[in-house]
Amino acid sequence: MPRYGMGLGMLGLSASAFAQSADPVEWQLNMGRGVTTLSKHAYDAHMMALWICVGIGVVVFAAMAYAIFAFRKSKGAVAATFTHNTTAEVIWTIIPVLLLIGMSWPATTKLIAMYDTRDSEMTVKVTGYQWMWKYEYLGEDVAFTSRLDRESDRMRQSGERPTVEANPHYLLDVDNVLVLPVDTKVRFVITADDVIHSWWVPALGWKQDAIPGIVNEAWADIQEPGIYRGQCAELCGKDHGFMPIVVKAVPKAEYRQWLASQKAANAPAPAPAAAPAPTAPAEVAPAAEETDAAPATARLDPQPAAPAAG
Ligand SMILES: [Cu+2]
Repeated sequence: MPRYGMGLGMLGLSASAFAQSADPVEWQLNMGRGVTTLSKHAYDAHMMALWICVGIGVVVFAAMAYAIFAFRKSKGAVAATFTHNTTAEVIWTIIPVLLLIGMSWPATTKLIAMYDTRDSEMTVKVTGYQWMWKYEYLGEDVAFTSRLDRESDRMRQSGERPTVEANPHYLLDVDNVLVLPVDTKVRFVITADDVIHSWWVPALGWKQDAIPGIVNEAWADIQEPGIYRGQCAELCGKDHGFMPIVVKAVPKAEYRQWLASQKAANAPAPAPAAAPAPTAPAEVAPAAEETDAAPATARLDPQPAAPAAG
């Protein structure tokens, strides 16, 4: 039945956008593979479920098409009179049960692996604030906050139209990136200091809620050096959309160098950017507002005024 083969081909085509990088690309159809063990697990689980769905779709639509074609009225078909068929019912119960069991087994092992932070080589504490992230390299005396980069912030409040040429990473860059070594099991402990945020870098394969008073765990072993971007994924207030995440994964030697330079910079005096955050988070918000305040009011005016003027 060539028509069914073609249908299968069409279904397969949409699922076969295999070549992926960490960043999404135009017309990308499938999810990305990411750069960690966990992201690859997620991708594999997704592909298995997808292909099983494709198989089910092909079988069901083939049976339907065959029934419609072979038992059409013009060939003298008459309506069936039976109401149920025990054999058919047993078959269409047992097959889905087997499929679900077959899918749940690998899914469960992958889920367990997500929470297995044992044998991690380093720990980064991530704290969500309205509206920035704080990163602490536990045991290393290195800590800093990471905020939307100044240029994006200026642009968004100026009312000028952002273009890819002027700022290719508009609203995606931060002032201080989270530098991590590759091929290292990094444990994250994730919390928040005001409201619920969620730390999400798709290339790492998970998102984890940052909840005040609760410490959530996650881990990542980044396998390729690169820049991996993410966002806060829990609506956390007016600037929820303006607290991006940038992870820069570098070779181990480069990471050690970077860490040493951070320690050296911190050694004479506590880092000015990081110091106020842990002790007095209440001060962070007004400080953030301070810089925002003047342009924010300026920004509110042009927006409603723009349609009237135009
Ligand atoms: Cu947030």
